Amino acid sequence: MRTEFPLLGSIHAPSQLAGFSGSQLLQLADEVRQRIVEVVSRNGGHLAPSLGTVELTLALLATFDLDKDKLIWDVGHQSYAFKLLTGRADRFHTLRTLGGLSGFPRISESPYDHFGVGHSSTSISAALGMALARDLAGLRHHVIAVIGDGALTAGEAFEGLNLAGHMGKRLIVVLNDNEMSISSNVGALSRFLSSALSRRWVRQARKDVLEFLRAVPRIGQKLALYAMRGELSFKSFFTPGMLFEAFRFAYIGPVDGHNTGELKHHLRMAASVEDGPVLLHVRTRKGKGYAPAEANPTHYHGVGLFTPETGLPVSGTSGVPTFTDVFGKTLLRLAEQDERIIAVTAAMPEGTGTDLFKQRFPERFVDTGICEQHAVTFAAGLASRGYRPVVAIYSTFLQRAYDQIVHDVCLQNLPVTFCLDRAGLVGEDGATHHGAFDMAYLRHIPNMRILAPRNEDMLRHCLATALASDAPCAVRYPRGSGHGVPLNGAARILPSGAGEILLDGSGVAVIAVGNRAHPALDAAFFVERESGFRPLVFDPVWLKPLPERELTDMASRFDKLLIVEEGVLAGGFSSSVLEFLNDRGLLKRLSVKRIGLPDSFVEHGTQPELREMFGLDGGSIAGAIAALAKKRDLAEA
Ligand SMILES: Cc1ncc(C[n+]2csc(CCOP(=O)(O)OP(=O)(O)O)c2C)c(N)n1
Repeated sequence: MRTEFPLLGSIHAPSQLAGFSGSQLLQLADEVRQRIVEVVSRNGGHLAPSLGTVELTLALLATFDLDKDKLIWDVGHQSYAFKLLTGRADRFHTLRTLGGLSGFPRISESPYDHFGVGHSSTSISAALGMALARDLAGLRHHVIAVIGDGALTAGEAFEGLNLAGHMGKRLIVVLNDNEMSISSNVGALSRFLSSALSRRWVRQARKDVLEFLRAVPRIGQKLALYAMRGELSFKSFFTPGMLFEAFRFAYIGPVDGHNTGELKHHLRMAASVEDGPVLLHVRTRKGKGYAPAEANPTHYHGVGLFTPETGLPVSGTSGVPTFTDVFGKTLLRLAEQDERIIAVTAAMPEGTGTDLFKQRFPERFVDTGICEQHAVTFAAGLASRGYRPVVAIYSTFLQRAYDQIVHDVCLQNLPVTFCLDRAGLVGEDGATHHGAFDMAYLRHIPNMRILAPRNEDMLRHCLATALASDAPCAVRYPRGSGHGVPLNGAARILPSGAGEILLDGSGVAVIAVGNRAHPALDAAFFVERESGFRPLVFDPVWLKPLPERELTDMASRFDKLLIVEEGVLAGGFSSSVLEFLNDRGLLKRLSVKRIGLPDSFVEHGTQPELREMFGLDGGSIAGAIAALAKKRDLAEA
């Protein structure tokens, strides 16, 4: 620990904070902020959310006994101060690095992390389960869920509130309201929570009511006076409390979320509520205390490496567009030609590249909030009326909407296009965020078609193809830059179920899915140089329907197949190839080696580190080709 952090360096257990004075908490908040900025500038991470909750974290730790009470963070991207103050300060520099601290709370990481998170809106449900477990065990500790206003837009959060109110369990929900999701929060709820608006609204409503009462003959003036005296209750009736009280929560707030004294006072008040759940409404500023993040909280929500003094990115861009950029621009171009295209995102306009669409076609753009299930069924509704909705959701978050994909889209064979960004290994966000499962969870659904572009140019063609299809179609593409290939001409429609031989060859046939095709090509050239034979490299393009003709042909020409996919092997693309070959009786004389993700959750690390770890990088693919070829030689000998 560096010496500039005297107070932070002195904390070994969160219980120490209970004895801290107001000025000590102020100093601690300052040190914690500096340390967060310092480490995130080097490792990247969720800066603005964590800066916004520093005082809230200090107040929670100073008020509750965390050796007994259970604190549950929603999403967990705002928990850096919590990590620093719960015995992890000495490892904080390893945040989000291979083998280091996770960017999110994890049960396995600390006894103070009671629930693993990364996906949003789970905190109230999990905390309620813990409250019931506590009561069944006859214990008395507090259970506290901290949820953001963005996370509160999700159905699951409301399902939690609904059951909590019904069960009447002792439970504290802290609403961290900064009026932001990643970008500005959306929906009727966010407007309702906004006190500026509600104050204006209350004033207008009050004026209207008073005017109405005054107009009542004879007793009007008296009625108006009576109503004005009741102003206090009138106000509390028409403020956010009304919503939570309808769910049978006691409501406290709104409270200044950067004033530790005020926070502690109100947290104690919340803790004293004995007869049911209570919601403490805290108002915070995202990015608080770091000027660049306060000025642009969306950019600093999750950020790469930057210079702490200026906030500027450390390295300039390579000039090669990301898959997300190309997707956003292509969608725009296609939408200019087809008015039926509607873009739907679940709280990720910037992350999915649909922000361009939002600017150009605001009336054809819908941000549903963090509501993946709703987004999918909403898109199904649009598709049923002749529109061509494009649902842009990260691979990992679409997991939420599995039944909606099956029941609302595929069963009715509706032409919804799913654009799965961040498919495959995402890197530092780790196990909760890798797009490991989409091939496995989509390919077995009848009517679903799946495309995996190998580079940014193919992404354009895949998107055009999906949109031209009269059936549900998913396009999966990875996080990060493309390959710098030229983007010439208009996006074209690809022949259904046909792959592309990228390199003809002999000895070993390599089938490489999506972003693994280029490394497989590099590997093949390397093998040719080193071993004197040139393997065939095939890009299936279509994961469903399978490129059956080419697969059949390869099975007759080769006796060694290597299949590479950046997704789980269990039930993934290579499984479908094995099934196909087996069912056609083509497997007998084939030796098949598969490279993909194992049947375990993949941790955080850089994308190159993780790819190497699982044999997915060019060098490892070359090694696998060489090993397979050698095996053949041995077999022949
Ligand atoms: C199911 C799911 N969808 C999308 C995301 C991506 N995501 C991470 S944080 C976030 C915004 C959360 O907003 P809020 O709860 O208000 O917290 P804040 O960042 O404002 O502190 C989103 C959309 C996610 N983590 N989980």
